[in-house]
Order: sequence, then structure tokens, then C-alpha cells
Amino acid sequence: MPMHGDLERIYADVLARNPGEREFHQAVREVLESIGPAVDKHPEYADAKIVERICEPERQIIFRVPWEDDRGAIHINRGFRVEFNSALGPYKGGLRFHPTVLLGTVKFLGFEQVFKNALTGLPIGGGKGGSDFDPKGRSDREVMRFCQSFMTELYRHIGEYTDVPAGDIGVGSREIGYLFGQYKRITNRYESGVLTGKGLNYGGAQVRREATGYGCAFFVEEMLRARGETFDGKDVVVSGSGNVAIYTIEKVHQLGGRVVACSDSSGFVHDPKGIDLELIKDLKEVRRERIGAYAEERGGEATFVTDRSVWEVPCAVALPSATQNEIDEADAAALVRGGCIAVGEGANMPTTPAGARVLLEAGVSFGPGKAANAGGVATSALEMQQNASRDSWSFAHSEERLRDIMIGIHARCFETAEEYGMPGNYVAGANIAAYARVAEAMLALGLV
Ligand code: NDP
Ligand code: 2IT
Repeated sequence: MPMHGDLERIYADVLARNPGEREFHQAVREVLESIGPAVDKHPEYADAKIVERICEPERQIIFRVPWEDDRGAIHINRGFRVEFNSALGPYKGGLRFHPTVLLGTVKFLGFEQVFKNALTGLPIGGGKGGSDFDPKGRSDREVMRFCQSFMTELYRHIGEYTDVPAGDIGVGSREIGYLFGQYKRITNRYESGVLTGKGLNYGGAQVRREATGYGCAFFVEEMLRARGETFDGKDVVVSGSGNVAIYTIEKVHQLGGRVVACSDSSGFVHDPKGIDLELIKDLKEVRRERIGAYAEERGGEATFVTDRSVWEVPCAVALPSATQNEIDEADAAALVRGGCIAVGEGANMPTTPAGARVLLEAGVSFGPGKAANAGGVATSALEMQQNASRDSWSFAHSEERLRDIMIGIHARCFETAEEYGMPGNYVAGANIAAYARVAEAMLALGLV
């Protein structure tokens, strides 16, 4: 898509000043390609150089994380926290532990987070962090020592009014527990609101674990409703088998859909009668096994496939919930051939720009991650609210709040796309609505 002239210049500047950070470039480009009409409508934002300021993180922290494994060998990892934008509230966003994590990865995620958090309508700014630490195959004690070392530096940068991390790939409730324990020890403060995604017995909130997946299913239910459809009786493919994937599958099943495939980085399993979610939970949440074990335990019901893409499995709805750039042009074409009418991004930026183009041109309802997966961070904001008031809400109430928030995000994206003459384009709707909210706050706060 051609870019508005001023935005083309800003994008060239982003490329020059952030060399080699391909994922960050991709995330910025996707937003700048959409917001031209909003930039034209609000010349006062351009005068204040709002877009230039949005593309530059407020603060980037990089630190060394030394730790010792169970054999006494020493490892040196790198830790990151990119505090991107605090116009709407404290920096908020997850921590990712994965060997592929580079500064550019954290910047792409932090940039996306600013817009996602704005769409929730809640008072949260955007940030992201993580490390190139690989938790796979590490013992509990090794993970604990790593988390303690990571927090020994991170603690000085975070706080319930400053920056509130949570989980992402490789960081779940086990890691959040170790991180919170170390924060509490160093600061001598039981500051529950400094991290979200905590266990229910030490300040965590009901439905946070389920929130990203449930929220994605609620968002897609709304996209289907807008085209006169429901999940009922539809085959669905979900990639990944981690936190987001598991609770997406759970809610899709509750809404009447049938998830027939899911995956991890070793391949995918195809189970035409429907994925046995209890088995996936046991394999992934308890035993921490590879996905191939699912097919073994299901006998002849399911097959384990390593030489093809999960997107070749025919489905009406696809919910990528693993990682960035997992649906390329060929995958998108396979989805369209297989009868797919809706894609909801549970993961962050799972579709490449060429893949997204194929889906949009084929008339597939396409819910971008910053809208479709915002339920996780929204429920984190509800966890912060409960921590601040020393309260805890019931599961049913929390889920109802989440559902209302997702319906609200869908409406905001849908209506904004209509208002700007791009009906059905949730990418444009999400980017413009989020940009307008952040820009307005930045303008009000002056040149800071
Ligand atoms: P988990 O670590 O719980 O699960 C990640 C899943 O994706 C695993 O099945 C993993 O397989 C797979 N995966 C990760 N990296 C790759 C890769 N490079 N190639 C293939 N498969 C991969 O993470 P989450 O479920 O929390 O996160 C999944 C996605 O959702 C991410 O994009 C994250 O940013 C996004 N997200 C998460 C939110 C949250 O609240 N947790 C909120 C919003 C978005 P394996 O185990 O083999 O590595
Ligand atoms: O990408 C995301 O929105 C998350 N990983 C969740 C962030 C949060 O602060 O709950």
C-alpha cells in the first residue's frame, strides 16, 4: 500500500536509525501505511511531530544476565526492557524468553503494544522486554536462578506506577512467580501491582491465564457475527500449543467450533474429530513435552506432521497463536483454498505483509493481533485494578468484563474502518483508532 508523503519520509528515517531491525521495520510500516487519512484529518498532530515521537521508544534498557546452570557452568544472556510510550499510563507489556530475541524483536513487540493497549480503552502505556535465554530443557532451579538474576537488574526500572511487565513466549506463571519473589526480596515491598499474570494465591487475577485465548475467540465471534456467521459447526486451526493456543481452543470449543489442528515448533498434529484439550494441557502445562507425544497418545485418531504447514489443513477459521511471521503468502493462499473466511491473530504479527494482502483481497475477515489478542493485556489491567484496591473478582465477573472489552475493541475497529471509507478493514480500523487515542494524549501532555 502506498504511504502518505510525510509518512514515507518518517519511515525512511526509522529504517536509517534502526538498521537491521527487520521486525521493527515491518511493524512500523504496517501502521504508517494505515494512518495517512488520520494524519490528514489532524494536522495539529503532525505539527507536534507525534508520529516521529511514537516511533522512538522513550527508553531502551539492555543489560547482562549472568547465571549458573545445575552443573556449575556459567552462562551470559542479554536482558531487555523497551519502555516505548507512557502517554496513556505506565508502560505495560510482557517479557519474552526465547533464543531468537534481539533488541529489534523487543522493539517490534513494544511498538505493537502501544497501539494494542490504546485499543483496550484502559489506562496503560506500552512496553516490552525479555531475553535470549532459552528455557527449553532447563530445570526448574535453572529457570529460577535465571529469573532471579534477570530481576536483580530489572527491578530498578519497574514499579506499579512506572512499568508493569507480564508474560509472553517462554514466560508463564512459573517465571512470573520467581520474578515476583526476587522483586519482593530486593525491594522489601509486597507490591502486587508491579507484575501481572501472577498465581491466584499471591495477587493474581481470575481469567488472566485464559484471557488472551478467550479474548481472541470473542473477537473472532464478533467478526463472524458481522458477516452473519457463528463458530457453530466450523472447523478451526490454531497454531502453537502454549498459553494463547490452549485457551483459544478451550473457548472455541465452548462456542461450538471444532479445533482440528495445533502445533509447536517441531510440527503439528491433525485430529479430524477435534483436539483433545485435556491431553494437550497435560502434555504442555504439566509434562512440558513436545507435540508429537499427542499423536502417540491418541493412537490412530491423530497424525503428527513435520514436513508441511499447519495452514494446509482445511478450515473455516484460522487462529495463529505461536509467533511472528508464521503465515506467509503461500500459507495465506492455502488458507483461502481451504475455505477460510476468518483469521484472528492470537500471536503478535503472525501474518507477513504479503500474507495479509492475500487474505484481505480474498475477502477473509482479518483481525490483526493488536485488536484480536488485546484481551490478555486488558485483563492484566484488570489485575492491576484489583491489586490497587486489594480486591479480587469472581471468574464469571472477570470473564464478562473481558468479553465486553473485546466487543468494544471490535466495534471501535469496525466503526473506524467504516468512518474512513474502508469497510471491513480491521487493520486500518485498529491502527487509526489506536493512533488517534495515543496522539491525542501525547498532544495534551506537551513536548515531553
Ligand atoms: P508460549 O510460550 O506459552 O507458547 C508459544 C507457542 O508457540 C509454543 O507452542 C511454541 O512452540 C510456539 N512457538 C514459539 N516460537 C516459535 C517459533 N519460532 N516457531 C514455531 N513455533 C513457535 O507463548 P504464548 O502462548 O504466551 O505466546 C504466543 C503468541 O501470543 C506470541 O506471539 C505472543 O507474543 C502472543 N501473545 C501472548 C500473550 C499472553 O498473554 N501470553 C498476549 C498477547 C499476545 P515450542 O514450545 O516448540 O517453542
Ligand atoms: O503481547 C501481549 O499483549 C502480552 N504478552 C501480554 C502483556 C501484558 O502485559 O499482559
